[in-house]
Amino acid sequence: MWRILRTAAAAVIIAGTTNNAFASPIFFTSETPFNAALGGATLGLESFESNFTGGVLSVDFDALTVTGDQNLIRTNPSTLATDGTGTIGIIDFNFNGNFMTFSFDSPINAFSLDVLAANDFFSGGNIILGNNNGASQILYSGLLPTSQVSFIGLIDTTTPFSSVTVTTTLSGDGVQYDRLRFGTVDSTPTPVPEPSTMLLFGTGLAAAAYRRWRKAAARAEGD
Ligand SMILES: [Ca+2]
Ligand SMILES: [Ca+2]
Repeated sequence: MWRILRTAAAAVIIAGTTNNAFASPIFFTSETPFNAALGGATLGLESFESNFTGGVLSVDFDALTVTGDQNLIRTNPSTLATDGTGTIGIIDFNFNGNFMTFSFDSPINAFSLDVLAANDFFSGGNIILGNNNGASQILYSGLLPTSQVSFIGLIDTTTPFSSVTVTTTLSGDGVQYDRLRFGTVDSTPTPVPEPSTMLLFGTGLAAAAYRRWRKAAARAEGD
């Protein structure tokens, strides 16, 4: 927990030096720090267990809509499922990589997903997580074991987002997804003054001190 807080504080400081006033978004490839960063918030869960229709570009679920660049696939049972028995998947029949966009009925600021069987037959692919605010990061690169559960997460307590896109760039790859968690984290990042703000504050103090000194000096001369 303290490591996360320190990391967040460092991110604030780094953001401040680049005139970027917020620490978020924070990306995760491990569930433990993601869960810690939730601060006790309970997230919604979509595990793709419903008997949805595959073979179409877009599928509507309870709180979100999933859209692929190619037809979505319902796999149930799937040996890769991490919650229940079903997954939602996509295969890169166009041999130019895939994306899958998860659009939420209400804005969220926390998202996680299990990525299954991605980058698992040839090196050179990336798994990229991004949102509709333009935040984006490569979270996995290169050859991964088929059995690997690649956790991806994103929390942005400053700027909520309404959709998330997962892009897998390996040509011809088939990927499945399961255990999508989503919701709102209440925690407010600890405000850390930006260096530019502190500089202005410092300049203001110096100016005030100088004015007091001038007044005192003028009074002294008048005496
Ligand atoms: Ca499932
Ligand atoms: Ca695959």
